[in-house]
Amino acid sequence: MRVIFDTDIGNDVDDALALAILHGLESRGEAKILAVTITKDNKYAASFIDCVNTFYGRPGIPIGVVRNGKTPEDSAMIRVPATRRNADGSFVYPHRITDGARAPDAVFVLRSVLEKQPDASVVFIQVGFSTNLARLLEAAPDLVAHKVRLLSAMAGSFPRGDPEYNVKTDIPAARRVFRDWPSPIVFSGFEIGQALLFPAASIEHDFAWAANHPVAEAYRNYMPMPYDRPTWDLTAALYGVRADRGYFSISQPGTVDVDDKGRTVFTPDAKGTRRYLILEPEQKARVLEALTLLASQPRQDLR
Ligand SMILES: [Ca+2]
Repeated sequence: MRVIFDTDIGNDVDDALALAILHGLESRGEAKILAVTITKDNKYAASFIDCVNTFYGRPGIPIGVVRNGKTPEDSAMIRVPATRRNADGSFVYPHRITDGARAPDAVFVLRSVLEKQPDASVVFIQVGFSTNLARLLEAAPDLVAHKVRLLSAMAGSFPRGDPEYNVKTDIPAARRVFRDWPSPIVFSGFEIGQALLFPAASIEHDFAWAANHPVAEAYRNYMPMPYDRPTWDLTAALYGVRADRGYFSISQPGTVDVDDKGRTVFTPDAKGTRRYLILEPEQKARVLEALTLLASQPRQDLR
């Protein structure tokens, strides 16, 4: 499965665990990460992604950053791992991008990567704001229509609920993408990740195969340990790669509009191409076990 990961890395720790899951799936031969693009406009977001990709032995994955984007605020979960140094002055987590402002533009990266892919082959996993995807849709609608098979998005609340963070942070972009994106979209709403808490015990035990692990370090720097955090973005990553494995139930088709407050409004429509995940009580334990095992999958050379 060819995947592109679009993330607001730094605003919550689930983005880092979702990226770890994608690397775990690539190590298992199930996914190929084509690019990572970022919607948090902070200089350490790209640095941290570079740290993680390099840590997993994939330093060549293209990284693109938003320009004039949302949420420039500082974030210890990305800044601390991206800047920590050994006694000899070298980075604990080697990486090349030390200032995201000098990384390429996200839409440029997305266009150049998509152009090289077979038709209907690419799965987008969007776990932040819709800023980059809305700009891509504006710049190259035909490219998106030809190359993309699915958008798995952590966004919204279903069937109804309060405005969700990823939507309300960039409402015009979300409205545009949810209305006009040509491929099917499957939403993992706020309620899915909220019902599945990533256990602090997994961070403390399952990541111990590496003395220094950038994702475990991000987790420790996001909030005081121990804490269990919702798995919002992890569920979108899991569904994007393993859509047919029955982890979740899925809604009827419909359309999704965004109101002026940032609420997602789902309207059933037999011709619609938008659906949302539904988590049945008996599915919870299996999904959570898959999320913890895949997120902590050891790097190939340390296995
Ligand atoms: Ca996120």
